[in-house]
Amino acid sequence: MNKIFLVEFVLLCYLKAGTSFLYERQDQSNTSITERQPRLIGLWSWGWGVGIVRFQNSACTGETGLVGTCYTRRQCSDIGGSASGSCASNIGVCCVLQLGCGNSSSYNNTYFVNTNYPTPVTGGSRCVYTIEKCNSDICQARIEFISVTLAQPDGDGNCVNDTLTIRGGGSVVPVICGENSGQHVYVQFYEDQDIQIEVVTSTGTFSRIWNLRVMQIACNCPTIAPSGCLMYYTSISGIVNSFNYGSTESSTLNSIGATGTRQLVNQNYGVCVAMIPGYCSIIWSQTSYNSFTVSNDTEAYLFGSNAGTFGNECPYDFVIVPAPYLTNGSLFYTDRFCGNYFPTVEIFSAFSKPFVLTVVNNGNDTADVANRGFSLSYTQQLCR
Ligand SMILES: [Ca+2]
Ligand SMILES: [Ca+2]
Repeated sequence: MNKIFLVEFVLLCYLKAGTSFLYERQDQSNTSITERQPRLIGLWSWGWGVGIVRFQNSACTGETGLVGTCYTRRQCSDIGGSASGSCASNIGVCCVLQLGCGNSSSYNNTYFVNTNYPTPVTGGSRCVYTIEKCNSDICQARIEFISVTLAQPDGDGNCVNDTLTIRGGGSVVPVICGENSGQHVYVQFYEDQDIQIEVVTSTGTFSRIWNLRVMQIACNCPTIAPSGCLMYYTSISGIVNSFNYGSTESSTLNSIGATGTRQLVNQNYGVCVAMIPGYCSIIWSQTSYNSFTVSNDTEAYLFGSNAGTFGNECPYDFVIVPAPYLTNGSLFYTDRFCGNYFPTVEIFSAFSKPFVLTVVNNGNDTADVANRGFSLSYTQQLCR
């Protein structure tokens, strides 16, 4: 429900940003000419002796469940899309744009996929996809990882086998590998520069698959992510996972012979949550027992009940929840959390605005054992 809400807003903004509109003109010999029009004049209008059909290039859901844009069949074919059902009272087709390796796109809702998707890539490859602004009013790209399964990092948390790297934007995106289906990132455009997504796979025979949906967000869109937020959530409650979070531990050893980490290194980003009107604070919690393992020896603490560490015990890998309050109403002494337990029970609410979870992992995880990262849920609390 909340996801749908966001999608609708983003698309609305996109349209306000000046999406072109098509019309198909049919003369009496029944030939058709397709052109672009800068503005929507009306859904239907009829000239003398000539039938002019105009329709908005609005978002539609294709037969496969992917989001497309309503175009004429010819326009869809011209941009390399595939017709997936009809729209605009059957005048248009729901045009889904799914592009493979090496392609560029300036269209909202482009899906960049691996070669022969959904068949996995099993060997070495390098794919670069380019996002071009669809017009000068676009400020951000939201990249949704519909499906992203790449090879796991080495035991020290380095993406040495496969990498997903995003370049060219005005904001830094950490290098990602492993299992990241369902994640997303927001990337700020830097002036009119294109944004590149590069996916590199190593020659190992692991089965990789990726499908990245790119949405373009207008600068004046109310749901544009605040500058500097890598991830942005707009619901009252939700779940935030670190990249490559998983409930199973790494199957490789780290460089000193202990069980490796699946927590990715060199992470330094903000997860922002839009404040819903009428809500004043936010509670962060573990989504399950042991869903917070970001530093120290996770195997040693696996069955412990209180293995959280705080404050200056967290010099390398941690999350920050600004100014959290205990259930007794007093301010907790620190806002930095690490170790293998997130103290949901004691920590009641954080009233500090905006709602941001800061995520840090330094350049290696060699001193840690079997970290998996975190899965935290957040819930906004009504003002009292
Ligand atoms: Ca760690
Ligand atoms: Ca670390």
